[in-house]
Amino acid sequence: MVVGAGFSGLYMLYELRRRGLTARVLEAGSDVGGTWYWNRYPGARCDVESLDYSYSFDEDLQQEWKWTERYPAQPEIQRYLAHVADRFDLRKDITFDTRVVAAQYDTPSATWTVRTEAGDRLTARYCILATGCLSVPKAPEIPGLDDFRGPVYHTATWPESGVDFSGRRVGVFGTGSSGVQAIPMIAQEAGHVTVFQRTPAFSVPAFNGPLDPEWEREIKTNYAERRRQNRASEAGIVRGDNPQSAHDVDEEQRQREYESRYTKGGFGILGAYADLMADQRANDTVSDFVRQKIRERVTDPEVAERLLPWEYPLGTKRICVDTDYYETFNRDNVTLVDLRRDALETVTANGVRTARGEVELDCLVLATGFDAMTGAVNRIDIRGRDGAVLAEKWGAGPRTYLGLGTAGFPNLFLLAGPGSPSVLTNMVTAIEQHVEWTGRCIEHLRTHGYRTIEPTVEAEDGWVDHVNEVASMTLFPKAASWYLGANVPGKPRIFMPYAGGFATYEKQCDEVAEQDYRGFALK
Ligand code: FAD
Ligand code: N01
Repeated sequence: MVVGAGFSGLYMLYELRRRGLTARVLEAGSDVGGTWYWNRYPGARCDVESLDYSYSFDEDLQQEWKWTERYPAQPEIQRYLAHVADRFDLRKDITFDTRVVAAQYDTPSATWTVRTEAGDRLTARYCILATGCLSVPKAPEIPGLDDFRGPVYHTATWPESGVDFSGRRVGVFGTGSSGVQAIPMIAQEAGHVTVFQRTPAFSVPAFNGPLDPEWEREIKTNYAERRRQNRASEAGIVRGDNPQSAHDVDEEQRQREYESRYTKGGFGILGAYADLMADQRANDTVSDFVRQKIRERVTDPEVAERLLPWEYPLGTKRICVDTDYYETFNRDNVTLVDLRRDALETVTANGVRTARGEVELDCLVLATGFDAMTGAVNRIDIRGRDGAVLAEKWGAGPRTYLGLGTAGFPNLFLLAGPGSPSVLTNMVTAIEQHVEWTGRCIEHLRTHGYRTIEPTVEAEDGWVDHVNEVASMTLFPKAASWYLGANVPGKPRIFMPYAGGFATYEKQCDEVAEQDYRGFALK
């Protein structure tokens, strides 16, 4: 049984079938797509290029599918995933509009029984959580929100029918990746947009456009090699990582390197030097470079200063990739309110009141993010061996072995979740690796006559220590990010993804499998 029908759940179903198993996927949404089903806000698109942000498991699929843009928008990615579901006849094993609320392990039969919101029960040998890292919108924690008389839209639960902003006064909270994508699009349509910024983002331009046919031909001529290189990289994507330190070169050379990567678009700038994410002084050089670019993109110097991020090193929150984000603040119909200077007091019936006074608004857009990585798992009442409750076990932060399983919960698999490279990578690369590892593991259990697999406590403790140790060697803990759970009040502050790099991680997973699943107990 698989919970979730996004990139992870769809491929997991395909993989299980391929290995001769039967499976059922339960999905809360009404269609496949996961992230790309729910996040329909204007401007939603990926920040990994289409030719890489796609499945590699089927040569005909990757050859035949035609992407139109370098960074495709949400409707196109959603069409792609619907095409995959149809092409491999996946829908017949997916039950939609079905939210799983509980999962209980039964020791004598070594099976999992899940309960759905509607009260239905399903039993299976394996329970695979493909529930997504960014699938539960976090509570916005904005005072007075319930008093607002106009409509309130969250980017992650956007109405299927779309929203007509024409002539309306729109207030936007949130300037992370979702806000950075949505604000320019809303500004093109709305009467006026007021952006309430709490923490400025670091954003670099996408330079999006139609997919270059030459580039497409080049990749598709040897797609397998491109995918192999993605798998052999630390970010799950080829971005020309430079092994040098930023201190190995002089200022002029550094500027040239940053400029060349910046003008290519996207987050390749993070690969400019090997120590950008580990050494504050090295990071200062790239942070300063991007801050200077922000100044150049905004006409009013005062507005530009308010848009500059100083609170954290570049890359320690997911870098945003934009189309005209900063230029949007040059429009007459856009106002930036810096909540660090003009503190938010409350939302009122007619608008938003800050220390500066009240702004009257017709509608609000919340781009306020997610209860990331653990949110979807902890919302299911998961009970393992001897009555262990997963949400309690993870009370001080998620504990996994390799991000794939957790002690006390036999035959429970997690896809691309905490303890794995996941959100620090091109996620499709990370997802394919997890799905394939899990498929191979289940086949191993079956061919060798094992009924259960579960990490040992020692292996899990060792992995959790390793994940923490690796994170502490980076600059990541310097940002109050969702990677750390810092965006949700009361959530334990633990760096959740594995920052040791994708290729390094995959090697460890493969070694574990080859050594008869070292660190797991098989029975
Ligand atoms: P999801 O796509 O989140 O799917 C999980 C599914 O599980 C959802 O459909 C959900 O409804 C379902 N589910 C959860 N809980 C339950 C339950 N209890 N019962 C039933 N169903 C349940 N990553 C990148 O690498 N590059 C990008 O450019 C990129 N862009 C992104 C843009 C946005 C707007 C967002 C929000 C995320 C983006 N990501 C990106 C991350 C993205 O989430 C992953 O790339 C990928 O789509 C995750 O796939 P998934 O199947 O693991 O999870
Ligand atoms: O969410 P976020 P997101 N009052 O948490 C602000 C992926 N993604 O949906 O920083 C005022 O990043 C909050 O402010 P602060 C990607 O991995 C990718 O944008 O907490 N403001 C912040 O500005 C990404 O990282 C794409 O001070 C409040 C914003 O809301 C992840 O999803 C596109 C507030 C939340 O930013 C999440 O991105 C979209 C409050 N009460 C998403 N509460 C691509 O481009 C929160 N904020 C590929």
